[in-house]
Amino acid sequence: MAEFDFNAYWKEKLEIVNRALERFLPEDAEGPEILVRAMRYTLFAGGKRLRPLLAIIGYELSGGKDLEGELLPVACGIEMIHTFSLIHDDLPAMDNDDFRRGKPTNHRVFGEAIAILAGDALFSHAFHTIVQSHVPPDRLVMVLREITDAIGLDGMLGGQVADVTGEKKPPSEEIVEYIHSRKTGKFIRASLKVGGIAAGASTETVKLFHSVGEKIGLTFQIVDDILDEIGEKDRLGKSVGKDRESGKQTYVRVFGLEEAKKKARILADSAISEVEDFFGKEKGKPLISLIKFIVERNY
Ligand code: GRG
Repeated sequence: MAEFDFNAYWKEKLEIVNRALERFLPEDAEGPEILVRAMRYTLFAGGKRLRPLLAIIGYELSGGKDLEGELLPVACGIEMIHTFSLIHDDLPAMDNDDFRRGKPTNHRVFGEAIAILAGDALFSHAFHTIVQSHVPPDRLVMVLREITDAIGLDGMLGGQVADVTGEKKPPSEEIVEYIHSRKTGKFIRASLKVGGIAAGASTETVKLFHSVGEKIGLTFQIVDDILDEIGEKDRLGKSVGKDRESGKQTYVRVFGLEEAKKKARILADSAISEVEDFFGKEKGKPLISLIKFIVERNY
């Protein structure tokens, strides 16, 4: 049997997503030219597109057949929401970062007011894009419910509030777990789940994606904490050491570097076993390879 080439698979999907993003937010999109330029600046600055990839994998593992019509609007909307969150996270009132995706941050180039508006515009354009999906309306409502739950009060927003208010508080397992599951974990989990939901996956499959997605989300954020400590700025495309500097609640701060690495490995291995048991090693390869990338990544 031919070896599965994850890099080739990822590159192919990344190009599909980038082409679709170009269609959903072209250079000549209606609206103020400066706003479209600022939205596109960060959207096309070179993200890994992990969340759209999770949605595509969830969709294909669930037997989805109309990637273009059904899934890409959802996957692109997810990437727009993610990019919006990065722009706002980098603002002076939040993390005050100068670099993102290997380039000066949005507010450094366009100024704070336009960066805030570009984030807002990506957020609303995301939903305008998602509702263009051809999935049946009942499934689309479930997709929207999953996404809005993941980014809402007890999701990304709640996590970000805990992140901002947790700075300088004594390291706390409870706080860091809340931050990681809400700020990043739920949205990553939702990305995988909505792929399944859009394809009309069985309840068992959606349950599996829920469990695996949760482990992937936490692994992703633990590795993000580790990379802030020991990663390289050029590879990551963003500043390093900022979490420690600002006294953030991170896995490394709470558990130490070695323990954080161990926890990420255990979670990833457990997610991989679940996928193997459910789909088998062969069919599960794209998801298994992505989990391996997430735990081993250096960017
Ligand atoms: C949802 C209404 C609403 C508000 C959002 C600003 C904010 C509130 C939340 C910030 C959330 C955030 C930026 C979390 C960090 C997540 C993270 C580790 C991002 C890096 O993701 P990668 O590595 O980045 O996938 P690329 O650039 O590859 O896409």
